[in-house]
Amino acid sequence: MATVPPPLQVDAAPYPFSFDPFATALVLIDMQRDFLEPGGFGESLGNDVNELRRTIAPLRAVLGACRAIGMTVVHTREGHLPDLSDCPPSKLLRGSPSLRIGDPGPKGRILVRGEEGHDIIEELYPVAGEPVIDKPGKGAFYATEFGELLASRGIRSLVVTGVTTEVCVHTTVREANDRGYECLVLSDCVGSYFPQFQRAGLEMVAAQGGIFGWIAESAAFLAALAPVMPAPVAPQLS
Ligand code: C5J
Repeated sequence: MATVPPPLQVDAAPYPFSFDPFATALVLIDMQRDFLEPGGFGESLGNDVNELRRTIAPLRAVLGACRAIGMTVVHTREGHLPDLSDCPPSKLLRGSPSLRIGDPGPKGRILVRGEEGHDIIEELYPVAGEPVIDKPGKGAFYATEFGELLASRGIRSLVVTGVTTEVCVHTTVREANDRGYECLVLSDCVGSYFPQFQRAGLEMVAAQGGIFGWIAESAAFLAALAPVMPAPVAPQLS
């Protein structure tokens, strides 16, 4: 009779996070050029992109490990159809930014699908077979096929990474929590332009006994994956 492997455990707050890696998806939220690259939309609004770029190296390590064991990896991108028919006027018109959604920006039209700035940064670019969810809102579930995708793969837990912590990461975690998913947020793999929001955003996830989920550093997550990582291949001696 086949034995069921015990769940893996991550040293996390507010208490250890248990998960089955084959019922878990790594989710990379909106690691897009316009949010992360110098010269992009985020920087043009006066933000320091280095606050987000520090997530790239730890996230690359996590992505590599998840790919190595064959975990589900899902990427998201925030953006709109070229005719902006999926952008509610409230989102288009709010505030008085120097650049609005759809305007020509430094890397193409701002937050429009198919434009250079809308795409994912090279360091974390999806490989063949990794779904990319294009979302018009902040949350990954709203007006997308994300929920159906997770259900079709039997996913019950999400390891959530990406930007920005208090906006699209938080919205997605809250949506997921209400739908019954267990969410682990990797604190060094999520980023905000605002250090105070980064701190508060993370604290809010794990407050009150894990009201939205768990938080842990990527090193703790990688340590938990160690027992299921494939052995490194020894170099061939000729
Ligand atoms: C995301 C935003 N991805 N800050 N968007 O968080 O508008």
